Amino acid sequence: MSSQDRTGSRRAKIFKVSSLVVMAALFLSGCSSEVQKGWLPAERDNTSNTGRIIDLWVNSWIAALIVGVITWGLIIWCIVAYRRRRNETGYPRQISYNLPLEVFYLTIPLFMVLVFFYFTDRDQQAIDARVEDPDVIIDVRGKQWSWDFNYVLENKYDAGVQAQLNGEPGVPETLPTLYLPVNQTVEFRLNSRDVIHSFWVPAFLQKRDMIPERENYITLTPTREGVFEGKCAELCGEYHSEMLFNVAVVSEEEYEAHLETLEDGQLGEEYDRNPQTVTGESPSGADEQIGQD
Ligand SMILES: [Cu+2]
Repeated sequence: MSSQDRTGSRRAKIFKVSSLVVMAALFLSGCSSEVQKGWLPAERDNTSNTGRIIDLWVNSWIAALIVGVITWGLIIWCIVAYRRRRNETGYPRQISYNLPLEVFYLTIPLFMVLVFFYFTDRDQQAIDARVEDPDVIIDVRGKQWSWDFNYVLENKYDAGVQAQLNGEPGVPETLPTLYLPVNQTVEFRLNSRDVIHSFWVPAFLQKRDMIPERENYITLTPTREGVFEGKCAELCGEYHSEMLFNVAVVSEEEYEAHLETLEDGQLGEEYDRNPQTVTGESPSGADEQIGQD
């Protein structure tokens, strides 16, 4: 077999393997419903913010891909056009200080960063804008390893209790469920009772840390009825993976009916591991618990 034949058969083999890999990737990705939604676990109209977030995400990918294709094209062009020819020996001609080239590779990336910054900042400001008087205020208290939901304006509360802390997959029916009325502005006041948690409803495409002694906010309007999964997105201890909840976006009537089933009052700072309202000695056991973190 001549060396040319060998190169030819090796090329054919590489081509066969790479087309198999591409086919497998297409086949596997086709099986996932997430991919069909543009890699995001949300519909455009889940909340007042999801459309904007999806646009920012998808357009950033388009911009990155355009830059990527140009960059890959230039790399391949350099490799092919300036490859070592058969009769060449020694080093190629060495050059330095090409001012036009240096200006080009400083200004183009700077321009790209500024464009990304502009659109990110514009959307972030719109998404994070708080409203003057929201229709619903939910004071969410993250705790190892569940959630308390205070309906502030209605003075009702729902205390989350973990049904099982055994590492088994959570049972959706036993999880605490936050109710929200559809098409009404909601302000989440995010607080933690012990360590850093993170409030995350994947279908809303929004997530924010809950930090002890510091209140964070998410403002949005849920615009689609349904039950969505919520979870803690900050590793917060042994049963972090079971720190789950549901969000039920329902009609105004269903929301009112659900509130009727809840207890009056609020579960505030007095249930924190180090309550701010208690002066003097910390409650029994609190110090030991902190030591275990
Ligand atoms: Cu957590």
